[in-house]
Amino acid sequence: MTDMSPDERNRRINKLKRAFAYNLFCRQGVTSRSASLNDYYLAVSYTLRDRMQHFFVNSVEKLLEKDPKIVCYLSAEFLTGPHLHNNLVNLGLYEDFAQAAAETGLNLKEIINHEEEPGLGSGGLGRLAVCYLDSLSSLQIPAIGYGIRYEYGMFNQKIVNGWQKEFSDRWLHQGNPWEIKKPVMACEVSFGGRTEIYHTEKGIRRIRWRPTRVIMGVPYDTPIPGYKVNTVNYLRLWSTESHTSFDFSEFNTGDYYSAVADKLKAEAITKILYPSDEQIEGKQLRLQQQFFLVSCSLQDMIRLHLSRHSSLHNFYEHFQGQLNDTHPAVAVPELMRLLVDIHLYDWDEAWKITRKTLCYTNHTLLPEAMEKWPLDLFGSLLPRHLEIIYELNRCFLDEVRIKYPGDDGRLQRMSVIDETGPRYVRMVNLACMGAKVINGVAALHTNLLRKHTLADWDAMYPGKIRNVTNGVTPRRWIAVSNPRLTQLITEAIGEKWLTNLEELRRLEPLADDAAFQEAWRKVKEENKRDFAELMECRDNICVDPSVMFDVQVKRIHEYKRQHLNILHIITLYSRIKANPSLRITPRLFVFGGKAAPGYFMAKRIIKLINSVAQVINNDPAVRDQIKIFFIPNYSVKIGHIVYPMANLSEQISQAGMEASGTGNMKFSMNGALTIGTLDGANVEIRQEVGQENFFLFGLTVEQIMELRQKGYRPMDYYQNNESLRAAIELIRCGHFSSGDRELFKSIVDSLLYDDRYMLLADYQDYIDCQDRVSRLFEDKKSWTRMSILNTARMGKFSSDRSILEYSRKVWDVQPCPVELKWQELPEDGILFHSKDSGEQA
Ligand code: 26W
Repeated sequence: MTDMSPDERNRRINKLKRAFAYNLFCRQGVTSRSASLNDYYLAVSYTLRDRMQHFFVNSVEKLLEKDPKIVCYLSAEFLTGPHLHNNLVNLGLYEDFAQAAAETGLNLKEIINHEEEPGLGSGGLGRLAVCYLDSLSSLQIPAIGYGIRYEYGMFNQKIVNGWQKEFSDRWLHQGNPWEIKKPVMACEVSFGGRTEIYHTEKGIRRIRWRPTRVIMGVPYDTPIPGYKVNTVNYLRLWSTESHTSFDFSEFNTGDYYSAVADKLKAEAITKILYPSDEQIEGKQLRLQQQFFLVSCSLQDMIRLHLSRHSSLHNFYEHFQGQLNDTHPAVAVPELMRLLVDIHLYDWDEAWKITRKTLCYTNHTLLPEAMEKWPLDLFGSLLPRHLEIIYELNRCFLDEVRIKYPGDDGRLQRMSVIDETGPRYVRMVNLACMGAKVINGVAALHTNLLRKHTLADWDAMYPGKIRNVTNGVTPRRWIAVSNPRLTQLITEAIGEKWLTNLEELRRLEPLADDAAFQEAWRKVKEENKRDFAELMECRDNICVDPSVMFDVQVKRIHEYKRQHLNILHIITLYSRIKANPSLRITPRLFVFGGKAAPGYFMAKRIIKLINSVAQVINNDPAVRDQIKIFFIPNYSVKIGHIVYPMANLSEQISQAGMEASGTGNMKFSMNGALTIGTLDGANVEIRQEVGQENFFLFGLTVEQIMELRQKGYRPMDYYQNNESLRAAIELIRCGHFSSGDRELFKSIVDSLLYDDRYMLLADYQDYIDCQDRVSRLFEDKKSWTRMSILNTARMGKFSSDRSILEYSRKVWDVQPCPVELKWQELPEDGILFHSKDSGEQA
């Protein structure tokens, strides 16, 4: 764009301005006199979408022509975050749009800020899926993200009197300019009923499913443009509709209300995202959602395949299904059903195709997050699938018996049906049985899968469990969210780092350069000032941007140990109270995150954070040195603000609990130093940035196991550690709850009498480590050097690297470049191909 003549540029900008006006008038039906900010947001977004559309069509045509293997990422969650800014950056159109907006009298930043993000995910797993879509497009690998278009996404969190309150998220109510509905591609999905045997004309015995309910799945496509390439993949989200808008037979018999009720029941399936994280709720509606997603997506993949091929025997050569955790694991019996019952393949052939098509990623080791469905519930909703599972399981257990004769324990553990108590369908076993490759999301996590959770599977199928360490997209997590840092880095080393993050290594020689250090600090300071202004404006809390910003943002969960962070804060508080003239390294402690609505302890932890904040922020003796801020409604949008402003990133989960973590990567890329345990990807982050640039504390997985075996007694730590005792005592005695000793009793008791996540065992090491952090923060040069080195050595954690690894180790797919250069973007957004030459007309 830079070599464009001024005239040409003017022409482009004018066209954009006309397009804004056109969209405002024709799509919104308003003029600049009556337009609201939302109208402008929609008009600008449509203008961009129009420009993206021909890339999209172009990519699809390329797919049809080259017939490459397509990655189909099946996920119950896609936490996209706002689209406008990201799409502008990826298409290289930010500057143009900013200028056209300014010349129209609009502020692009304000318009960008107005976008309400689709909260179609609850945490790391959903966000990872979208980072991966960004990388798939940027690497020009053909891909489709398949998910659910929840009408209500993740709940909005408000903090009322220190407690989390949930409010429904109505992300669609102001219009969604990014999606395009594709009613012609709707699919039918069945539920309930029974199965029956019949014989084909040739006398072959077959099975037919006679469901009691059939609903429609209608796709909505959202384009996912790669970074400065021509590939635009898409995210296809399914929404339920009732099969016919009205069941006239019921209407005619007078049962008007039950006809309407059926319609509502169908629509209920995609109404709402289940917000729980790492805690299963065996709700029928959730299983319906999972099956709905899987059935629509597999039917869609098969339809696409059959539009180009005459049979499905080579399906797996053209479609690679990836199961994002076990949520879409019913894909295993559903693909079998589609192949055997609908497309009439024989069982063995179908099983071969299925096992070559699907792969499974595990995202958690927590036993309570392992999905299992009560057998009765499963069978009443999906009778044919249960039969298929029984048959698959029977054959599979025969294989196990042959390999391990007499090993009943192993049979029982590996069976898809849990018969140890009330009977369940185990989704992990189902996914493992049906997958070509199983992968963990960080080296430590994968090793733990191999050694413990999936040890039987590793023994039976050596090499099937592989590691692909998570990554995040530097486009959204640096370029979009931290423009100041982006500019500084690009001025220093050029812009190649955005597509090859290893290039950041070239910052290393600048780590001790005084001028660069100064510029680096200035970026952080300005980001902190922006945040401080926001705090002041929203909550009237004043904070000095020069103090250390110490941040923990993630879902609230006991294993993530937000309350360990609180114990540190209370310890600092006690030190100052005991010695009023003490000067500590001042800090702003920032928390953010949602608790699952039914998770009692997590909700108490939020209340505890806010109660401690209330006392400390209002105590003149300490508030100049410690401040606490709980950001309500943590989301991707808030992440954009938080990662760039942090000095210290808290990654303090109990070792062996966090599968990977991805926030840890976002912080470090943006120059925050990490205080963390040897957990998840922390281990690899520390390896990369160097142990001297990482604040490590806490027990290792091995030490934890040993301690547990010996018998862990939290009370011993409590009794032998004065400052720990004092901190817990302050909570217990009601110091942070106006004397109420009941409010936090559950937290105190769980720490003293159970402490499943061993906060007390790690407490002293954590405090000592935090003291080292404080001392180091006073040494600006050393801190800045470490900060620069953190960013410089984060190349490994680009999702581009992860996707290249998946392509090689798991999927066996190649890029399929779309030749049209991105600079050749037609300004009107429409590219006409003449039928034979494919040239632009
Ligand atoms: C059924 C309830 C439920 C819902 C969500 C169980 C489990 C989940 C997810 C697997 C939880 C999740 O988001 N896991 C996170 O995945 C990230 C991406 O791999 C990792 O970085 C996090 O460590 C992991 O907690």
